Amino acid sequence: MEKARHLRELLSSGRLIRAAGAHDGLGAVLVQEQGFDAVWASSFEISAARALPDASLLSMTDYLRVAVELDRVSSLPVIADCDTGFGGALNVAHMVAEYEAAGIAAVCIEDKVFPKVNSFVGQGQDLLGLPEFVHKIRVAKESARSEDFVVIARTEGFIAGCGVNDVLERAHEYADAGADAILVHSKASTPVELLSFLSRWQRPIPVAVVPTTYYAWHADDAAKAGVSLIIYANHGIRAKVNAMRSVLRSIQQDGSTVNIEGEIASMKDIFELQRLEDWLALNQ
Ligand code: SPV
Ligand code: MG
Repeated sequence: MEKARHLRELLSSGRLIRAAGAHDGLGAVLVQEQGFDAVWASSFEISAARALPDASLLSMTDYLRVAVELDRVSSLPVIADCDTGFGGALNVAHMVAEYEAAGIAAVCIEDKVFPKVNSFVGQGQDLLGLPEFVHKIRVAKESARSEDFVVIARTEGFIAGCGVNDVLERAHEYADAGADAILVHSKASTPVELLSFLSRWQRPIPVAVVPTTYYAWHADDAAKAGVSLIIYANHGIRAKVNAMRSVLRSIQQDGSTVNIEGEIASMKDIFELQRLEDWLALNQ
């Protein structure tokens, strides 16, 4: 559980910790290359990479397999986005046992009902009752063998249309149930909801944010407002879609790749990301 301990230390270091999303090993390598502190095993990215909606369609095993892939190829801790915990409290217990045994540093579970849909879908953002989710957090903490394993409780209160009082009540109860950090999600175009939350937040555990829609919020300002963990959850796959689309379009239009050779990664670049030389050295 070295990575879990490392993540725990990072989260209590007092500096802003930055995570970025990935859906495959190559993505995790790029996240590490660019100096992030942790990899977010995004349920949105992992689903989208299979051209499926982020709607609890994939199984726990599908998500775990990807989280393990991210973990193996990078030395960064993986924070696994585990949606609702893949069902009820029993599923949460099973999930924690499996993720911890696989060496994943942290899981994040959210207070929506199973099956859930991605937070940016306009419908179906139904919250689980507060006592039921508190129970899930307790079960998650009790199911972990090591004290280092990190359980992040995510509230979708703002996503579901609640006011700040309800979101604070939920977050405070989740902290009191033993959550190691609270992720407060918001789909506002500015950090207004987060700022109202942070100004009244009264627990010593870290707060995490996902600035997908309020993207102009500078990381330094988030840190000053009291954020400990900032997660750039889905930018890798969104970049990839635009890059692939543009290159494929150009090949079709131009009849050769001459116009895009300078824009795409060289084979040498990919060989390095694959650590090809290290692998070939095993033959000697
Ligand atoms: C994910 O990356 O799957 C998340 C964050 O849960 S978001 O899609 O921004 O809601
Ligand atoms: Mg998700």
